Amino acid sequence: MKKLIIPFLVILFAFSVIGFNYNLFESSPSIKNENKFDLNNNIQNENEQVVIMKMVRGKYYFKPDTIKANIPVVIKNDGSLRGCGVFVKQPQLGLDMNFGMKNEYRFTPKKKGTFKFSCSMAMFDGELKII
Ligand SMILES: [Cu+2]
Repeated sequence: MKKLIIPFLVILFAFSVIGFNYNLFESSPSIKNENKFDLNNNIQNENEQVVIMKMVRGKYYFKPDTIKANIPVVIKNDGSLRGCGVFVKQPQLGLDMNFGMKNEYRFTPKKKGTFKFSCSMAMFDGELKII
C-alpha cells in the first residue's frame, strides 16, 4: 500500500501541472474576463444557474447552496480548489469533475434532494441542495 502512495502523488502533481499550464496557455484577455467571477454577483437566470465552488479548510462550499432542478447549471471553481480537491465527484448526479483540467462544468440536475460532493479520496466534502 505504501508503495502506491508516491506514484499516486507524482501522477496527481503531473495532473495539476498540466491543468495549470493548460489554463495559462488558454488565457487570453477575453477569456480571462469571461472566467472572472465575483462571489457576490451570481447571475441567476432561467437559462443557466451559476454556482461558485470554493474550498475552505477542507470543506467545499457552494454559492448559492440551493439550486433548482431541471434548469442547466454551471459549476465554477473560484480558484480555491487545490491538490486532490480539484477532483470532485457526485455519483448520484453523474458528476466526475476535474477542475485541474477545466474551470467549469455544466449539467442539468434532474433529481431533487441534498447531494454530498466529495473529492475523489473522500477527504473533502460539501453539500448542494436541489429543489
Ligand atoms: Cu482528497
